Amino acid sequence: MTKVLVTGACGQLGTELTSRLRSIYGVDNVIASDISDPNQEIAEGPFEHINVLDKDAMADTIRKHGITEVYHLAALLSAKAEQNILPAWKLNVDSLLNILELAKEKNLDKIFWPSSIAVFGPDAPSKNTPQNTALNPTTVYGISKMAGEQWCAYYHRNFGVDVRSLRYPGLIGYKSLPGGGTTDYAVDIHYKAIAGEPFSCFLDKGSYLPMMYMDDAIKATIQLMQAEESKIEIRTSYNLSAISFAPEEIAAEIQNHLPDFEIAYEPDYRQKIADSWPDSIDDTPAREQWGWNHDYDLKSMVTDILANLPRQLAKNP
Ligand code: AKB
Repeated sequence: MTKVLVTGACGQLGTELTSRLRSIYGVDNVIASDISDPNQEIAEGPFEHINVLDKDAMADTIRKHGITEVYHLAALLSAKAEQNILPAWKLNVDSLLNILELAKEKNLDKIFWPSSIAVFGPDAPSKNTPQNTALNPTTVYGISKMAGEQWCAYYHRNFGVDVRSLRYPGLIGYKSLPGGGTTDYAVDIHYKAIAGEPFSCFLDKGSYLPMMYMDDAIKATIQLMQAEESKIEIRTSYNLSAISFAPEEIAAEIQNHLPDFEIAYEPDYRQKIADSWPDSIDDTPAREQWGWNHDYDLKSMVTDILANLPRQLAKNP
């Protein structure tokens, strides 16, 4: 029987992925964990307070619940990592090594670990960045993800750990808030628009970045984890792509629904991070090897968020 542990379950991706995993495997078979207190939705099923850097505590939780799969999401994102260099490296890399060691020692069935488009730096082609190219990331977060990818491939190659990974673009959803990322503006902008307030964007016009609606990200994650092992040819991390847009384009899309919405551009330190990343990604291997395709474009994503966010805010003000 599949018994899942999700680390970082209270984060933006963790909240939605935990709820989807619970609908697939049953509430009692998905143990959410985080260093923070659980929100209402997460607290509806089993929850453990864990520091992912504490390998013994992780081992105890795996033993106690008979865990077979781990979705290891706990991490510091790009903007926060730039301001907390050593803690970011420790959290992002050492915690992954804890999980990979435990997977090896306890013979876990499968591990999921998120990488990011941040593994690419300015030396990679910025348009339709291919799966295999010069990485040379220039951010702390990107360096930690690049190292993490290599550790995943190492544990698969040398110990047969079935670890699978995706290079997520910026993830945009309305059910939970991101924290500390460079792509977070594309979530925040909807909250301001719904509140009828002007939005100050920390990235400048023309800052194209790869992005994806949360529903697509959840779909890709489940699809990758349920794919036959023989289809997973890439053991570092798969490029994954859906949409690419600049701040003025998502603002214009919002204005199609809310014509009075206003945006101003006040770039800060995050501009440098965005400038080092690709504009768009080529994810041919994911599409060819395990059948990935995305459902949402910019228009359908904005329409869905603006239709659902007011109800979500009424539920969790
Ligand atoms: C970030 O902005 O740090 C993340 C990412 C692209 O991995 N959303």
